[in-house]
Amino acid sequence: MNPVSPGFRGRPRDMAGRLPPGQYPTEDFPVLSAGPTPRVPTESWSFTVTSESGHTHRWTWQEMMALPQQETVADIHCVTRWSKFDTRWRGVPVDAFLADVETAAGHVVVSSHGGYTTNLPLADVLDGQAWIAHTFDGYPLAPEHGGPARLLVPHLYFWKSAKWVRGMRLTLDDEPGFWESAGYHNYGDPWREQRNWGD
Ligand SMILES: Nc1nc2c(c(=O)[nH]1)N[C@H]1C(S)=C(S)[C@@H](COP(=O)(O)O)O[C@H]1N2
Ligand SMILES: [Mo]
Repeated sequence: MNPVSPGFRGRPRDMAGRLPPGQYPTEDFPVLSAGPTPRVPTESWSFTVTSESGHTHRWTWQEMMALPQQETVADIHCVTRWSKFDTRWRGVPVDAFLADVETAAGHVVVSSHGGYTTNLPLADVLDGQAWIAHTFDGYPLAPEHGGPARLLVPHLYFWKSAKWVRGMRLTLDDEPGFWESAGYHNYGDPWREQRNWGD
Protein backbone atom coordinates (compact mmCIF):
# COMPACT_ATOMS: atom_id res chain seq x y z
CA MET A 1 0.00 0.00 0.00
CA ASN A 2 1.27 3.45 -0.83
CA PRO A 3 1.26 5.98 1.98
CA VAL A 4 -0.77 9.06 1.07
CA SER A 5 0.41 12.33 2.54
CA PRO A 6 -2.51 14.43 3.83
CA GLY A 7 -1.63 17.46 1.69
CA PHE A 8 -2.26 15.51 -1.48
CA ARG A 9 -5.67 14.16 -0.44
CA GLY A 10 -8.55 15.52 -2.44
CA ARG A 11 -6.46 17.04 -5.21
CA PRO A 12 -8.37 17.14 -8.48
CA ARG A 13 -5.79 14.96 -10.17
CA ASP A 14 -3.56 12.38 -8.59
CA MET A 15 0.05 13.54 -8.63
CA ALA A 16 1.42 10.06 -8.11
CA GLY A 17 3.27 9.05 -11.21
CA ARG A 18 3.47 12.60 -12.55
CA LEU A 19 6.49 13.85 -10.63
CA PRO A 20 9.87 12.77 -12.02
CA PRO A 21 12.54 11.73 -9.48
CA GLY A 22 14.13 14.57 -7.51
CA GLN A 23 11.46 17.13 -8.49
CA TYR A 24 8.94 19.07 -6.36
CA PRO A 25 5.66 20.51 -7.61
CA THR A 26 5.07 24.25 -7.64
CA GLU A 27 2.11 26.45 -8.52
CA ASP A 28 4.44 29.34 -9.37
CA PHE A 29 5.99 29.94 -12.74
CA PRO A 30 9.64 30.72 -11.93
CA VAL A 31 11.67 32.70 -14.46
CA LEU A 32 15.06 31.25 -15.41
CA SER A 33 17.06 33.24 -17.92
CA ALA A 34 20.81 33.16 -18.52
CA GLY A 35 20.81 36.84 -19.59
CA PRO A 36 18.59 39.89 -20.02
CA THR A 37 15.12 39.55 -21.53
CA PRO A 38 15.19 40.48 -25.22
CA ARG A 39 12.24 42.52 -26.48
CA VAL A 40 11.23 41.10 -29.85
CA PRO A 41 8.32 42.87 -31.60
CA THR A 42 6.09 40.52 -33.57
CA GLU A 43 6.46 42.89 -36.58
CA SER A 44 10.12 41.95 -36.89
CA TRP A 45 9.81 38.37 -35.57
CA SER A 46 10.58 35.47 -37.87
CA PHE A 47 11.33 31.80 -37.51
CA THR A 48 13.96 30.29 -39.78
CA VAL A 49 14.60 26.62 -40.46
CA THR A 50 17.99 25.93 -42.03
CA SER A 51 18.72 22.52 -43.50
CA GLU A 52 22.14 20.90 -43.36
CA SER A 53 22.68 21.95 -47.00
CA GLY A 54 22.08 25.58 -46.08
CA HIS A 55 18.57 25.95 -47.50
CA THR A 56 16.46 28.28 -45.41
CA HIS A 57 12.71 28.42 -44.90
CA ARG A 58 11.38 31.48 -43.09
CA TRP A 59 8.03 32.34 -41.52
CA THR A 60 6.98 35.80 -40.44
CA TRP A 61 4.75 36.18 -37.38
CA GLN A 62 1.68 36.45 -39.61
CA GLU A 63 2.68 33.37 -41.61
CA MET A 64 3.30 31.42 -38.40
CA MET A 65 -0.10 32.46 -37.02
CA ALA A 66 -1.76 31.35 -40.27
CA LEU A 67 -0.51 27.78 -39.76
CA PRO A 68 -2.79 25.29 -37.98
CA GLN A 69 -2.69 26.04 -34.25
CA GLN A 70 -2.82 23.55 -31.43
CA GLU A 71 -3.60 23.79 -27.76
CA THR A 72 -1.58 21.56 -25.46
CA VAL A 73 -1.65 20.94 -21.73
CA ALA A 74 1.58 19.54 -20.30
CA ASP A 75 3.64 19.11 -17.15
CA ILE A 76 6.99 20.92 -17.29
CA HIS A 77 10.13 20.00 -15.36
CA CYS A 78 13.07 22.32 -14.69
CA VAL A 79 16.48 20.87 -13.90
CA THR A 80 16.57 23.17 -10.83
CA ARG A 81 13.93 20.70 -9.49
CA TRP A 82 10.60 22.51 -9.84
CA SER A 83 7.83 20.91 -11.82
CA LYS A 84 4.61 22.63 -12.84
CA PHE A 85 1.60 20.53 -13.73
CA ASP A 86 -1.04 21.20 -16.38
CA THR A 87 0.54 24.21 -18.10
CA ARG A 88 -1.67 25.30 -21.00
CA TRP A 89 -0.12 26.55 -24.21
CA ARG A 90 -1.14 27.45 -27.73
CA GLY A 91 1.18 27.31 -30.69
CA VAL A 92 2.25 25.56 -33.86
CA PRO A 93 3.62 22.02 -33.79
CA VAL A 94 7.25 21.96 -34.98
CA ASP A 95 6.13 19.34 -37.55
CA ALA A 96 4.51 22.14 -39.55
CA PHE A 97 7.87 23.90 -40.04
CA LEU A 98 9.67 20.73 -41.10
CA ALA A 99 7.01 19.26 -43.41
CA ASP A 100 8.56 20.63 -46.63
CA VAL A 101 12.19 20.42 -45.54
CA GLU A 102 14.31 17.78 -47.19
CA THR A 103 16.86 16.53 -44.74
CA ALA A 104 19.07 13.64 -43.77
CA ALA A 105 19.86 15.32 -40.44
CA GLY A 106 19.35 13.56 -37.14
CA HIS A 107 19.79 16.58 -34.88
CA VAL A 108 18.68 20.17 -34.47
CA VAL A 109 20.19 23.21 -32.83
CA VAL A 110 17.54 25.69 -31.74
CA SER A 111 18.66 29.31 -31.38
CA SER A 112 17.22 32.30 -29.58
CA HIS A 113 17.44 36.06 -29.64
CA GLY A 114 20.18 36.86 -27.13
CA GLY A 115 22.41 33.99 -28.26
CA TYR A 116 21.04 31.01 -26.30
CA THR A 117 21.14 27.66 -28.07
CA THR A 118 20.06 24.12 -27.25
CA ASN A 119 20.42 20.85 -29.16
CA LEU A 120 17.92 18.02 -29.53
CA PRO A 121 17.50 14.90 -31.62
CA LEU A 122 15.30 15.78 -34.61
CA ALA A 123 12.96 12.94 -33.61
CA ASP A 124 12.23 14.68 -30.30
CA VAL A 125 10.74 17.76 -31.94
CA LEU A 126 8.56 15.78 -34.38
CA ASP A 127 5.31 13.81 -34.05
CA GLY A 128 3.51 16.38 -31.95
CA GLN A 129 6.13 16.46 -29.20
CA ALA A 130 7.24 20.08 -29.59
CA TRP A 131 5.66 23.44 -30.41
CA ILE A 132 6.53 27.01 -31.22
CA ALA A 133 4.32 28.40 -28.45
CA HIS A 134 3.06 31.98 -28.37
CA THR A 135 0.22 31.79 -25.83
CA PHE A 136 0.29 30.70 -22.20
CA ASP A 137 -2.87 30.16 -20.18
CA GLY A 138 -4.89 32.10 -22.73
CA TYR A 139 -2.64 35.19 -22.84
CA PRO A 140 0.22 36.21 -25.14
CA LEU A 141 3.40 34.67 -23.75
CA ALA A 142 5.11 37.18 -21.43
CA PRO A 143 8.59 38.40 -22.47
CA GLU A 144 10.25 36.91 -19.36
CA HIS A 145 8.85 33.48 -20.30
CA GLY A 146 10.09 33.74 -23.87
CA GLY A 147 7.47 35.86 -25.62
CA PRO A 148 6.61 36.49 -28.29
CA ALA A 149 7.37 32.81 -28.93
CA ARG A 150 9.39 29.97 -27.45
CA LEU A 151 10.06 26.35 -28.16
CA LEU A 152 8.04 24.01 -25.94
CA VAL A 153 9.36 20.46 -25.50
CA PRO A 154 7.68 19.30 -22.30
CA HIS A 155 9.02 15.74 -22.29
CA LEU A 156 12.60 16.99 -21.73
CA TYR A 157 13.99 19.22 -18.96
CA PHE A 158 12.78 22.75 -19.52
CA TRP A 159 16.19 24.17 -20.54
CA LYS A 160 15.51 22.52 -23.92
CA SER A 161 12.47 24.81 -24.35
CA ALA A 162 14.34 27.78 -25.83
CA LYS A 163 12.76 31.15 -25.07
CA TRP A 164 12.65 33.99 -27.69
CA VAL A 165 13.14 31.36 -30.35
CA ARG A 166 14.37 32.59 -33.72
CA GLY A 167 15.42 29.53 -35.63
CA MET A 168 16.26 25.88 -35.90
CA ARG A 169 19.27 24.45 -37.72
CA LEU A 170 19.27 20.83 -38.88
CA THR A 171 22.64 19.14 -38.37
CA LEU A 172 24.16 15.83 -39.33
CA ASP A 173 26.36 15.85 -36.23
CA ASP A 174 25.13 16.51 -32.73
CA GLU A 175 26.30 19.97 -31.60
CA PRO A 176 25.92 20.72 -27.88
CA GLY A 177 24.09 23.98 -27.08
CA PHE A 178 24.61 26.58 -24.35
CA TRP A 179 23.90 24.51 -21.22
CA GLU A 180 24.90 21.22 -22.83
CA SER A 181 28.40 22.68 -23.41
CA ALA A 182 28.46 23.82 -19.77
CA GLY A 183 27.94 20.36 -18.27
CA TYR A 184 24.22 19.75 -18.51
CA HIS A 185 23.18 16.39 -19.91
CA ASN A 186 23.07 16.21 -23.69
CA TYR A 187 19.53 14.73 -23.81
CA GLY A 188 17.85 15.73 -20.54
CA ASP A 189 15.14 13.16 -19.82
CA PRO A 190 13.58 14.13 -16.46
CA TRP A 191 12.29 10.58 -15.89
CA ARG A 192 15.85 9.23 -16.08
CA GLU A 193 17.19 12.24 -14.13
CA GLN A 194 19.60 13.19 -16.88
CA ARG A 195 20.69 16.47 -15.29
CA ASN A 196 24.44 16.46 -15.97
CA TRP A 197 26.87 14.76 -18.32
CA GLY A 198 27.40 11.28 -16.96
CA ASP A 199 23.91 10.92 -15.39
N1 LIG B 1 16.71 31.83 -24.70
C1 LIG B 1 16.69 31.19 -23.51
N2 LIG B 1 15.87 30.14 -23.37
C2 LIG B 1 15.83 29.48 -22.18
C3 LIG B 1 16.66 29.85 -21.11
C4 LIG B 1 17.51 30.96 -21.30
O1 LIG B 1 18.27 31.36 -20.41
N3 LIG B 1 17.50 31.62 -22.52
N4 LIG B 1 16.62 29.14 -19.94
C5 LIG B 1 16.13 27.77 -20.01
C6 LIG B 1 15.90 27.19 -18.71
S1 LIG B 1 17.23 26.63 -17.82
C7 LIG B 1 14.63 26.96 -18.25
S2 LIG B 1 14.33 26.10 -16.83
C8 LIG B 1 13.47 27.54 -18.94
C9 LIG B 1 12.78 28.48 -18.01
O2 LIG B 1 11.64 29.02 -18.62
P1 LIG B 1 10.78 30.04 -17.78
O3 LIG B 1 11.69 31.20 -17.43
O4 LIG B 1 9.65 30.43 -18.66
O5 LIG B 1 10.35 29.33 -16.54
O6 LIG B 1 13.81 28.24 -20.13
C10 LIG B 1 14.86 27.68 -20.85
N5 LIG B 1 15.00 28.43 -22.07
MO1 LIG C 1 16.26 25.25 -16.08
